[in-house]
Amino acid sequence: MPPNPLISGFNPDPSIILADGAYYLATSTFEYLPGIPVYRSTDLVTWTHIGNVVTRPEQVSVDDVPTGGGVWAPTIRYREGVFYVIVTIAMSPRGCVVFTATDPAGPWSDGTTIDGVDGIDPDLAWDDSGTAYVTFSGLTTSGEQMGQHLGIQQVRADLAAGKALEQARSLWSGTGLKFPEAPHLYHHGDHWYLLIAEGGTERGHGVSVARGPSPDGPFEGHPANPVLSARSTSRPIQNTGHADLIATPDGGTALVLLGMRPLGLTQSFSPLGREAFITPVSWADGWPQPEPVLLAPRETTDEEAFDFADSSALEDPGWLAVRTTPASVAAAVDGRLSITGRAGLGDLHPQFVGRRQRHLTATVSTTVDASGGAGGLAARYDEHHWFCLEVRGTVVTAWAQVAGLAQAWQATVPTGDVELRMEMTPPAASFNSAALGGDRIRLVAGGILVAELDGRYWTAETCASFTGRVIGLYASAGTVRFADFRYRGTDG
Ligand code: 6LW
Repeated sequence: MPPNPLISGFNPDPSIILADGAYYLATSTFEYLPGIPVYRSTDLVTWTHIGNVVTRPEQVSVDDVPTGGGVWAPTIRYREGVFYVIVTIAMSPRGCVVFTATDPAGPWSDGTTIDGVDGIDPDLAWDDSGTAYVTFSGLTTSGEQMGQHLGIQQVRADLAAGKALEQARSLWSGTGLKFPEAPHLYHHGDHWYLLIAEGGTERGHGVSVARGPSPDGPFEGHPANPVLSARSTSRPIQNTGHADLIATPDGGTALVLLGMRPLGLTQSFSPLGREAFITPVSWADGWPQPEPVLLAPRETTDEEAFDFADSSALEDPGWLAVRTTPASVAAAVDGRLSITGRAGLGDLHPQFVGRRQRHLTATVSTTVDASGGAGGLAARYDEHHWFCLEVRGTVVTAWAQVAGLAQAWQATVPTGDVELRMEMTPPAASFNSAALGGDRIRLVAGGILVAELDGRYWTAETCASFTGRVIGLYASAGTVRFADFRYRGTDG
């Protein structure tokens, strides 16, 4: 079985497709750009981040979306030489958008909004005659009806014209648990299968399945739904749900799905947010039966080093910025990455470029010259939850910000280049309050330990966040120059 997590760090709502012998997997990005990473693998084990669907801000218009809104739950599909990604841009006028590409590494199209799909988590399937079906979760995310849930819905659609060809119809919507969502439709053997998530994306999350004679049903639920859930178990991977079925290279079937790795004896806090996992599926009486999701971390140490003397370092597809592109925040100038600050990390548009924290044990560092401003190294969940090491002149301040609460620690550093470092490690396995919390975080500047934090306050649970921890470089005032960015992580 492939390693688990399959793709670590902030990578929720995975959707996967097999095309011409290669797998392509896409995940949600919310208010971050570039949006919708596309990962490629030929064996379901080794994955390469080949590009992003959303590289131009106009494709999604997330400039003004609330944090946690934006790019929710893409479905990636392939038909007759064309890759499709259908996605909801939640709380944005773009609505339900279909992007296409002939090369999944990009460029992807500007996107066509499909009128008449009012909800989230759209899926795309075609019947034998080529008619497109958009199946989605009828949750209203803005306006007066916000919060209304109509269950699983479906329309036939004209993708090129951007319109539904009928009023949305209700489909089978699970066993009655909350938030029926994440529908995916498949033609397999004698049946059409409707796979959904229900129970909410938190600890109650689960996968349920129904089958019927045609893409519009009628669907009959599996007698023992949900067929997969980690709720009320002590499995190391919790929140398992939001799944997509895929054929494996050995002729079997697997589910790719989201999950979390909560730390400590009480499994309360997940620093990395929702990650992508995989689990085998067997077939019995024409029903898919997924196995519980097992933890199988990769044994290797993952090292990344970006030297900004290389002016193309920011072109790596793994850089993220908030509501804008990394290139509009940071630029290569005279062998450094230069960021000019206008606002702090509490702003909705911070001057910040970062990367996903992907391992529970991780060290992230940079060498910074802040003689022309203020800035440094930051870990962000959202504008209310972050911590950082900020250099201004010869003073370095470690800030910890949790909702409306802030704490600062200071130390003195020499002028010119300073090394800033964050070290994250899981808590020890003992029954004391530290071990019941989050990861241990050490903030180090110029070799001086400036602060130690309990990471529980920067986790998906505490922040009630759909995203994950993103760590990177920022400026809050003036111009700050970075020589490098280093990431070293391990889960083995
Ligand atoms: C996603 C939906 C969900 O669209 O969270 O609660 C949303 N469930 O399936 C964002 O990931």
